[in-house]
Amino acid sequence: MNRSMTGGAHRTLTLVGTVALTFAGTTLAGCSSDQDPVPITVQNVAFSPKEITVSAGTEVGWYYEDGGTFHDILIEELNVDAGFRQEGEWKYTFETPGTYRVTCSIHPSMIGTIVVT
Ligand SMILES: [Cu+2]
Repeated sequence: MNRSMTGGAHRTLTLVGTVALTFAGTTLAGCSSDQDPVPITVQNVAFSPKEITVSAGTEVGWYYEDGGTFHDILIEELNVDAGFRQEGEWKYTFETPGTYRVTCSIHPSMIGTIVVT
């Protein structure tokens, strides 16, 4: 009986090629410290949401989507007035903690509150 051991077949693990170091996805996309503003929609003669709470240094953006109706944005405590506009957006960064009332001079029912912590 010839019991030649064939099981010793030499397996050579060949690492085919080097590990492809492809960093295709490593685009440092603009290193954005820029955050999107916290959005408030100006629609149906109202601010939505009516009240938000943000931390100091946060930018808030008002987006006009009221079919061309004019609104302005007044923040009396800060002596800020966005001026009248019908569309687009207006942004403001709240730097100081406090509670700010936001109104529209045309529509007395439009009252919003920004709480800055
Ligand atoms: Cu208004």
